[in-house]
Parts: sequence; structure tokens; C-alpha cells
Amino acid sequence: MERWSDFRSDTVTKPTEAMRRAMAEAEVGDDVLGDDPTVQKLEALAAEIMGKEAALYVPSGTMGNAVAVKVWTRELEEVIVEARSHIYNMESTHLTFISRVNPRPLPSRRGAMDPEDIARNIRQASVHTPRTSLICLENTHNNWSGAVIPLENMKATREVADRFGVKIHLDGARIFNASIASGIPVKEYAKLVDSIMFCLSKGLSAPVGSMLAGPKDFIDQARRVRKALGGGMRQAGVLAACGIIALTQMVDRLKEDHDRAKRLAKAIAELPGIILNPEEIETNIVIFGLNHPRWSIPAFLEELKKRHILALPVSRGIRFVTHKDVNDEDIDRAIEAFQQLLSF
Ligand code: TLP
Repeated sequence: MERWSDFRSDTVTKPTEAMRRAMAEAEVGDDVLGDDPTVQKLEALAAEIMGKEAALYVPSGTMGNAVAVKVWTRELEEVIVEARSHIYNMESTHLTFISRVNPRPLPSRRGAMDPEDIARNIRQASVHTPRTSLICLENTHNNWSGAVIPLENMKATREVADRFGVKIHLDGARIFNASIASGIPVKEYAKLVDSIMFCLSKGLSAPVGSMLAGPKDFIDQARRVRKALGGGMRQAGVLAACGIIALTQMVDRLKEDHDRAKRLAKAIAELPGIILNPEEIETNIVIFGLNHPRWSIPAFLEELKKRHILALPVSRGIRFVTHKDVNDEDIDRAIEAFQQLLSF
């Protein structure tokens, strides 16, 4: 059967051979009872890599973000989020559904909110208004085409947060992509926030799981909230073993994904109907608009599918994501299809 070129997401990556072996050999225990050595090893490794006191293994990025918001906030409070952020748009409203806090979405420049704009939007509690208790950041920013949020912007946001006594949570689902693209160690980003969530199951290719890292008392409480949400996992060492490989063997190769995304972006940006500035592609996500007399977005995606090329529609167009399981041939094949379908 002809190969599928699957650009829908870096979440589609399959575990590596080394991960399969590690799963088979993993030492396990009951993690809810606190005795799975492989989960403990992964949590200690994650905390060390991020320079935080402790870390917690969670089943998904969404649960990691949901748990963090729940621990940092209370009812009658408000959380500042970026308008296009994943936490605000793509996580089934857990801010209101689970934490019962009010989201306050702010505009940004390619995912980076203006720290003074944040300052202006922080509210002290009154009988009329909620108290702002948390700022959520996202780096890299998925819906801004994988943009890297500059460290300087995060530093300035930290100053604002400290001025007003507000916490910062970072959705760092792809923080290793940010680090590889910028050359800045993940610890430098993590140092500027109170908690960070990052995913093992995206470009790092683990089958399941994300990490939440932060201060010890925060993680202690997060562990209780994870259990309350049904996220306590028993012999999870089988999965955590893959997470250890993700963190120790899979980070450096993210550069290949970035290079392929750039090559794809440069090649298609020149074609009729494509709305894309390839200079803006910094990591592994290519989002572009399509305005072509022959194609609607659904019809174009359907035609690509007939050619065994998969991508996803997003609010501003189409998203292609590069990852371990797409190679140079897949990129060539996609470029060729674009050329055939869009040229006059
Ligand atoms: N993003 C998924 C989809 O939900 C869109 C993807 O394919 O990109 N934060 C960010 C920035 C994310 O991109 C995602 C997943 C999450 C959190 C949630 O992670 P999971 O899927 O593990 O709950």
C-alpha cells in the first residue's frame, strides 16, 4: 500500500524501537500507591531538566494544564490567556468547567502578549470584579504557527507578575522546539514561570504523556487533583519508560523537523493562492491561508488526501506539522502536489 504522509500533527509520531524495548523491560509498581520506580525516575528527570523542585507525570497536556490552573486558582478569580492560545481555545473549556475561573483573553504579537497590556488587565478583587491570580503563556505557540515566544518578553511578563503578585503557568507543550530553535536551554524559560507543562507525546515521540513541573507543594497538590480527575495511573512505568527515552534521546532531532518545515514553507509560499510568510516559520508548524479560485480549504484537503497526504484545517487556513515520522520524501511529495494543484 502506498505510504501516507501524515502532517496532521506531531502527536501522530509512533514510539521508537528503543521505546518499544524499554516498555517491555520497564520495572513497574503501583504509581498511585507511590511505588513505580520508572515513573519516579521520569518525574525526577523532568524536574531536573526544568530546574524545578518536583514534577508529575500526567496522561495528557490538557490534563497537565487543567491541573495547573486548578491548583493555582480559586473560584471568583480571573486568568489572563493569549487570545489564540491552546488552553483557551482547544481544551474543552476546563478553565470554566473544572477551575470555574474567568478567562481574560488578550491579543498578542505572534503569541507574545505585551507585558504592559497584561499589567493593565490585572484586576484587584472588588465586589464587582474577579481577582487576577494567574497568567498563562504558550511557548512555542501552536496557533501562531509554532512561533517562539522571546525570552525577553517572558522576562518582562515575569516582572509584571511579580509586581502584582500573580503566578505564571507555561503551556510548554513544545518547549523543546522553542529551545532547539532559539538555542536557549529549557531551564531558562522554566526559570521565568511558576509551573510548566510539557509534552512527551508530540515531537519527542512517546506514545502517551506529559509532565507538569513546579515547586514541591504545588506538585503535591497537583497529584491530588490529578487523582480527582481520574488521572492516577497504576503500572504507568511501562509508559514512563518511553518518556525517559523521549527526554534523553529525542530532543536534538527536533532540528530536522524545523528544517523540513522551513523547506516546505519556502517552497509553497511562492505558489498562487498561498498566504504565508516563510520567514515566520521558526519551528515545526506551518499554518497558511488559501485563497485560490479553484479550491476551497475542504476540497483542497480532500484532494491531498486522495494523494495520501494528510493535514488539518485550522481557523485561519491549513496546518502542516513536521515530525519524526515524515521524511524528506514526504516533503517532496507534498511540494509536488501543491505545485500540481495550485499552478495555473
Ligand atoms: N495540540 C494538538 C491539538 O489539540 C490541536 C495538536 O495536534 O497540536 N498545549 C498545546 C500548545 C498543544 O498544541 C496541545 C495539543 C496541548 C496543549 C494538549 O496536549 P494533549 O493533546 O496531550 O492533551
